[in-house]
Amino acid sequence: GELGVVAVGFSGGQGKAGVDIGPAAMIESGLLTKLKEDLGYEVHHDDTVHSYKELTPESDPPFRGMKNPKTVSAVTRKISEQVYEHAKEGRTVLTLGGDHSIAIGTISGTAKAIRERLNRELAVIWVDAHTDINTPEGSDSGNVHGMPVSFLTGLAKEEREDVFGWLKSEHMLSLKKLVYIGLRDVDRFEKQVLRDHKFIANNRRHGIGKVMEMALGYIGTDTPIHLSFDVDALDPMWAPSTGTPVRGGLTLREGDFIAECVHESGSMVAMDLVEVNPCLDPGVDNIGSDETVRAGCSLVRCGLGESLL
Ligand code: DIR
Ligand code: MN
Ligand code: MN
Ligand code: MN
Repeated sequence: GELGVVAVGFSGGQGKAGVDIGPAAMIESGLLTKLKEDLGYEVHHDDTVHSYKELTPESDPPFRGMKNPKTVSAVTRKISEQVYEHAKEGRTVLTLGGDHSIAIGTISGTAKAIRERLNRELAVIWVDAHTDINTPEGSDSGNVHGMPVSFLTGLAKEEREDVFGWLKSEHMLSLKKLVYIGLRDVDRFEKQVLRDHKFIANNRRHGIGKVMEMALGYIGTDTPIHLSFDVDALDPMWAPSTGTPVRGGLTLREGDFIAECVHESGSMVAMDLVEVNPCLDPGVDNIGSDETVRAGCSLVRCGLGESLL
């Protein structure tokens, strides 16, 4: 099949430097070559890791408590166009991040293309330790990487065109088409949102096989799926080099299985792999960052069809 790749070296949705070199680390380890040679994809990539420095405004003070509001808005708007351009050609789209704020761009881009091409609404499987559904006012940190779901679903709204006001109805995601997997660090405000909206947030009562059966059963067989995978869904044992590690996470095998199941559904139209930060390494000799990069690459390969058999 055809694969569109967008590499996003962007860290402005949170405060820790280094997540902007995540995509280069994954590409240098040979990920795209594997996708071409082993999985047979025709890869469309501009051979660039975009930093979007040219989009940085001269001044970008906090707005409604959000840090770097204009920068994150401009960057995600550009990503939205890039992802849309691939998706409207019928390509599966892979976006390598970068912090998770970039999902404002990726999901809005696929949602728009899927509406135009197939007249369908998009479903999203959000695999993450966190729900990322804070509104600006509900957020404790002011980091936009904790807010993408809120802007994409319209829970957070802003008229200003330069602060996500560019998000129109064609970009949006229905709260009913969102499934969470891997949650274990949810803020107080976010818990209230989850209670109010009766989310499909799979919990720990079930093994991963049952969780995937429930997730895909809820979405249904004829709905296009965007898989947004935050590497911090994995346990820090498998992915230590990430900005907000939380203990008690998925094993790499479980993460790979989730990605495989979404691939096998035949409905996946896009995948994000975000929050790989090779500069944050609790180990020695880059062991932690090497492991995290390898884990990220493994998740992507599984999502794009690599399987054990
Ligand atoms: C936290 C952290 N909920 C926030 N979110 C993270 O800043 O809103 N998401 N790390 O991946
Ligand atoms: Mn996240
Ligand atoms: Mn997270
Ligand atoms: Mn397959």
